[in-house]
Amino acid sequence: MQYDNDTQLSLNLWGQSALTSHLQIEKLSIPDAEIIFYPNYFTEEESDEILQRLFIEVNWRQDKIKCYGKEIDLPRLTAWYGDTGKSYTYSNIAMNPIPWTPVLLFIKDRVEETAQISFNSVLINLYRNGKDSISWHSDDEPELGKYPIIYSVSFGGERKLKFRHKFNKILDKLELNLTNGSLLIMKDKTQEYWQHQIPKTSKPVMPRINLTFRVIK
Ligand SMILES: O=C(O)CCC(=O)C(=O)O
Ligand SMILES: [Mn+2]
Repeated sequence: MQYDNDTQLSLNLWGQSALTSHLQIEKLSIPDAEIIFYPNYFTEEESDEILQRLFIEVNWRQDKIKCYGKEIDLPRLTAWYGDTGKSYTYSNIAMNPIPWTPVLLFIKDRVEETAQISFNSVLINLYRNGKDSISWHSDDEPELGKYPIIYSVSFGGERKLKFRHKFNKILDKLELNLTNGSLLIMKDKTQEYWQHQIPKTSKPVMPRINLTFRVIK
């Protein structure tokens, strides 16, 4: 796959409306959470085009975190887009959103067909290879309110998402393969009781872009 600026994108993303009722859907029955997974929310054709466009068009940034007093690069690139005035603090990093772009609005519209609510921001992560990751955390920042509704879409290389219960250590860890074009929904008490991570992998893996649509109060 090529990611240069001259790439001609053949698929017309605009004006497409999807009926989501035919889609394969998996509802995970685990305690203290509501997690729903659509493995093929976007078609392969759509997903490939979206991946290329995001790769080229997103204004990626390399953030740093403090680790034992040292500044180190976050193991992924990130970007924050959304309605103006909805700033957000994530891992102690203050982010001001960049205005929505056409491809982001296309994805947001499609996701909102299922969500039936309107999202005002999206955090985007680029996992360049298997060394990129996100460590155990919950999406429980105060700006997201008591029961955050997170719609998470994935494009590109398949990665594992792991869940662990914060308090009940007897419960098994849960593992999901986040496929190209998938949609994962986390709502109700999920963030209060569970943490999630994308671990590093030594297997060769294509770049992956994940978008988590959120409502900042
Ligand atoms: O890449 C993913 O699927 C997860 C990203 C995530 O958990 C986050 O951005 O909070
Ligand atoms: Mn998260």
